[in-house]
Amino acid sequence: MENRHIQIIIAPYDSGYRDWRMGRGPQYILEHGLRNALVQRGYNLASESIEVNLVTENATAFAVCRALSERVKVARETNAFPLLLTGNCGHALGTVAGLDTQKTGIVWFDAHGEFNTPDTTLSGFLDGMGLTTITGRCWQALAATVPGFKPVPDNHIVLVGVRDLDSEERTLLENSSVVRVSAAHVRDVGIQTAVVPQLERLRQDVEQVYVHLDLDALDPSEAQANPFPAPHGLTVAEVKQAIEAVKARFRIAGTGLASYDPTCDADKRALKAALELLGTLIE
Ligand SMILES: [Mn+2]
Repeated sequence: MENRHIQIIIAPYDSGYRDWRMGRGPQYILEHGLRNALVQRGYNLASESIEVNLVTENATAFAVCRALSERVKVARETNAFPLLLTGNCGHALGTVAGLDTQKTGIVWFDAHGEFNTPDTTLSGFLDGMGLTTITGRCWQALAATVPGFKPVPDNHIVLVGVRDLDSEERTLLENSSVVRVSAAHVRDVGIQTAVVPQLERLRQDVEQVYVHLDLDALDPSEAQANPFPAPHGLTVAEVKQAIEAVKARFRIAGTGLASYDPTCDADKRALKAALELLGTLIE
């Protein structure tokens, strides 16, 4: 990356609660290796943490997105690379809003589809609706309060590593134009065949991408990042190869790592994977 200035933006929230569960991941990653690694590589670092007033859980989640959009926009204007560490994946809505939703594609690594709606979800977990919200299918009024947000066209999103879907969620996702690259497909044919043609197609529509990393895209035998592991996932090497393929074709406008709960990562392999993959993304 030519830009040596990185703005680390932390959103330590999970489901509207501060410093709870995956909300503890961002600060943990920053202080357990990320800050030192980036400083050692000679980057000029600044970091900030989002603080919002707690209202209700879902309103707080969107308040976090509004703050993120504003901070990401400031990072862009000051020519700093925005590196987001957020408790929830759904916070990416704020990030892409700050990056310009109309010209930014999304490459999203996740075991889950994040494609439920308030009418299909059984968990009630807002994060299970992250991509449905980003594509404009639900929570429209709250999403519209996020500065710069416009729904991202389905076909500007490439979802890699997905394998754990609820049945109604699967139907909704299969009827969408979101590009799915399942972990099974990667295992069968490799990243080059499974992912590269999708990136080539995306390149016809957008020049820059936001790369989203939920480490549960990884197979649990490689690392466990959060309370929602799903078997038959990707290897660190595969995700790394996919990131290299993205970098070869797009300007990476920003990147976000989300949904890491340090208490699920007893052997610290998810932390190690996070540092390695963020290193690949940024270098
Ligand atoms: Mn996720």
